[in-house]
Amino acid sequence: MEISFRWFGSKYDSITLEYIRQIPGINSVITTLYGSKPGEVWSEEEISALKTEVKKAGLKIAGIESVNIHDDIKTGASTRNVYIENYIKTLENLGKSGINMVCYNFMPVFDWTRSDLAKVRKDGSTVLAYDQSVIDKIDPETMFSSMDKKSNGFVLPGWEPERMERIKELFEEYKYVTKEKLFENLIYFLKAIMPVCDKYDINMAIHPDDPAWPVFGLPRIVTNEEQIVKLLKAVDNKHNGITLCTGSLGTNPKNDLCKIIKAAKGRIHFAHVRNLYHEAPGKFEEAAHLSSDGSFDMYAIMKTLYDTGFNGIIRPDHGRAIWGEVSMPGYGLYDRALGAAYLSGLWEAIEKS
Ligand code: DNO
Repeated sequence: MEISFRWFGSKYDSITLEYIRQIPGINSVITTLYGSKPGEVWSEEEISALKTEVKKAGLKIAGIESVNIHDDIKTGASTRNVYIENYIKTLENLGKSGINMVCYNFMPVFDWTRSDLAKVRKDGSTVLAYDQSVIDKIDPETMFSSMDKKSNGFVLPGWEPERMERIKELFEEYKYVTKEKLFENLIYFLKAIMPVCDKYDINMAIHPDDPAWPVFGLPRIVTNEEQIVKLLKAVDNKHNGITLCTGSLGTNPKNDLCKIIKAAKGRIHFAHVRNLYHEAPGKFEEAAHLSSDGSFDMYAIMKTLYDTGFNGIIRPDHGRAIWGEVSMPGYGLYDRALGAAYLSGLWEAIEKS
């Protein structure tokens, strides 16, 4: 198991690699070419420059989050093969550079969705929060601008302004994409990329849908144990794996996180381990990583990962905004560093007991 830390690149992140290096137990980052657009080929030169920059700071790249998928692949448009070819080239270039874990998602139009990016908690910290009754009143076309206004001036992951400018068109493109069709398109994509993953030993780790139910009437296909098992079986290759994101799957209290970990044993290549506080059905807020601050038993989650032989990468996930830090919402240094230390502590205790 390796504890790592997400870093968006020097042009996009408020946190430096030098600071990340000082978090105890962190020797690597999870990063990306944040400026690249879905569908573009990542060149060997760009990847190598990123590697060199990370190496200079005394760290290494543990994996990529994300190589985003072009919408034509998700909708199954006639042009999808061009973008799949590009994706394969990117994987090949990553593989040649020795990078072999790639996180991605198959969420239509919007990546993760929240109704509030700075909900004030009792202790004065602020967190990302979700309230279905608020989302129900939002016109999806204005969703981007409302998220963007609250982003502290940062580009939010998965909310690329260029894609969001085409939001009306995107909704049109997804009009006839049912849940079944979206799943078929995912399988088509995975089957096409498996040979390059086999060649370079690249573990693909799909990120679950966040929240774990359909938003704005768009289909969702990675929301629970049944769907995850179906997906792993449909392309039964160890390189077809998942990102176990407790905060995403855990948005639905019916999801038993430890049961999901057991069901996906051997195919969890990456884990985002964080806590949430459930207020009511469809209403939650993010919390500090500690079990006592939210609704999850973080010890049980880490213990189940340990017991099932998990040997992938774990990163702390969204943190609260604390101590006056201004950062991309959810991605400040302080609370995620506390989260990393806590997760490392849990793991050490589990290993030694
Ligand atoms: C949000 C993140 C997601 C995640 C993507 C993976 O904070 O967890 O944007 O990176 O869904 O492709």
